[in-house]
Amino acid sequence: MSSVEIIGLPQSTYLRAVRIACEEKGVPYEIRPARPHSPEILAVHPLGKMPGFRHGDFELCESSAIARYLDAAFAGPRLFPADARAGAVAEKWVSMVNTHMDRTLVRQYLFAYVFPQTPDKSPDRRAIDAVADEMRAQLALLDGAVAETGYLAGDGYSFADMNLMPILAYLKQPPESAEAIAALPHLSAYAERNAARPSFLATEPPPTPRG
Ligand SMILES: N[C@@H](CCC(=O)N[C@@H](CS)C(=O)NCC(=O)O)C(=O)O
Repeated sequence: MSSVEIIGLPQSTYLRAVRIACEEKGVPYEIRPARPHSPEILAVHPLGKMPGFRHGDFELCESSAIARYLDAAFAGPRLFPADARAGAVAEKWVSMVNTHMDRTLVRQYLFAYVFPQTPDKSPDRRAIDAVADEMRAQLALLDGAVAETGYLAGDGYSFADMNLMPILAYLKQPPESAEAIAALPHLSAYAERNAARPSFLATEPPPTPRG
């Protein structure tokens, strides 16, 4: 069967999570660059979000669903643990990060740096200050979550971690979040250890164009 296509921009945290999943499983893939809401994305995601995914005549969207498909359709290490409890915990963290933390950590905090709504495009201080306490609280929650085993679910690297790592990599750049992570021993060790994985190194995104 044809190789896997991942559709979207490599700067997307969700797209990187799917790439990491392919790398971890040894699934060959190609990236088809496309912007959100472009015809290429709308062909596979009715809401215009990336990543889109194609495998032969099968089209899919939503990063977690794509990871589930990769697990079921391909050999290689499991992305979601087979154990009932660890698998459910992995799903819990994917859901918690995507439905709650992404809004705080990425859309509100990081976007105030990367896509500021200020007249001169300088970081949006008001938006950063407004979300800083919540950002620190969520990072502290994650520190507790990885304290016991060094992973979000069970005792191995799962899609829950692959989904979080691209966000943590961006959060290590601006000062407030970089300091917050550095002050959290479990989370900083987790971020450093998993950033050294070949799947993570192979999926380093290019810089985000500003403006
Ligand atoms: N739940 C989706 C979220 C995808 C998503 O929000 N992608 C962002 C890029 S990181 C996007 O396409 N944003 C454009 C928009 O919302 O208009 C998934 O897991 O794939």
